[in-house]
Amino acid sequence: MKSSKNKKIKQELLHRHSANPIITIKDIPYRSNAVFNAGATLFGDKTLLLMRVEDRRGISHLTVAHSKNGLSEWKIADRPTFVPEPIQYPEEVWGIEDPRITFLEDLGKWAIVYTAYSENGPLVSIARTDDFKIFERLGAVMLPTNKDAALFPIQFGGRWAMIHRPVPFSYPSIRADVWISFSPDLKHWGDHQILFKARSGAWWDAQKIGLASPPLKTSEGWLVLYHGAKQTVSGEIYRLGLALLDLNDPTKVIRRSDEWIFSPQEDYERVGDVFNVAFPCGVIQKGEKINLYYGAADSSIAVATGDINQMLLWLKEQG
Ligand code: BMA
Repeated sequence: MKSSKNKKIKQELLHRHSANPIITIKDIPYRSNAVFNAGATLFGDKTLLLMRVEDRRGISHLTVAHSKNGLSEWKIADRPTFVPEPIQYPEEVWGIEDPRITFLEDLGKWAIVYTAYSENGPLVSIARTDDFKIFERLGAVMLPTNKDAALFPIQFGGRWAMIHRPVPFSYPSIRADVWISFSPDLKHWGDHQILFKARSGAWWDAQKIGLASPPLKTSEGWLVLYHGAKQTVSGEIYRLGLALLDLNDPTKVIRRSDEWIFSPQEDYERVGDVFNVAFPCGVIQKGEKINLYYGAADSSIAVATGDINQMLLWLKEQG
């Protein structure tokens, strides 16, 4: 007979919504190639998504969608909301991608941390907004190659903190780890340090990892969802794992999962422009429940629900 502990461990932590994928290219009111990796936030009484839309040149921009229940009846803007401005911001020449949204409590504004695709590779840029109509750009804040970045909603000792993922030259082969940096003003960043490392060999999170959605504040620490991109002969598999950071000092990793908690499994996650990708950029927290919005196979947007307490318990059980 299985023990109740075993049962707990076997339980899935994230549950796909039955109507997945919730937004596909057919829902976009203008001609484009794909809609995927979306940032998410609560805006008034609605869930707002800032969706990455890739046009038929291959260049991405961001478009707003909102919904009362965060699952269905999405109202999608009939034109792009936040578009690359390569004349003033040359680092956006090949598009803007993968936004992560954080409401900055001290400023009463949202910060959007996004990937600007420059001629020297992807880098991290930040913009602020208070209405998701007008965006104030702070420009490029991290050099290429760098992506998978998001801010914490509060300051630590008077400084903002950002998680990001540079791809430096590592010996003996490329290895991309998750880093954390600090800033007094959101524009100038320093005190860079590795937060947690990619594993190696056969692990699901070997060689290349990156932040998924922005960190979630919980009673036990900052809960971080991250992706691991396992290299296989038929390409990479993007899966998700968990880490927990100290509430007062987010440079301290309290726990990290050994096993992944979510992996491409359904057809819409397995087949698309890029096969085998589940790539969350947005999360909505309501009490202990979360809605996790993820790009599926770089082709559509899907949502999975989860319970923060179960995730914390599972992390503890993993040791
Ligand atoms: C990552 C990013 C994501 C993308 C993923 C899978 O490196 O470029 O935008 O969804 O690869 O292709």
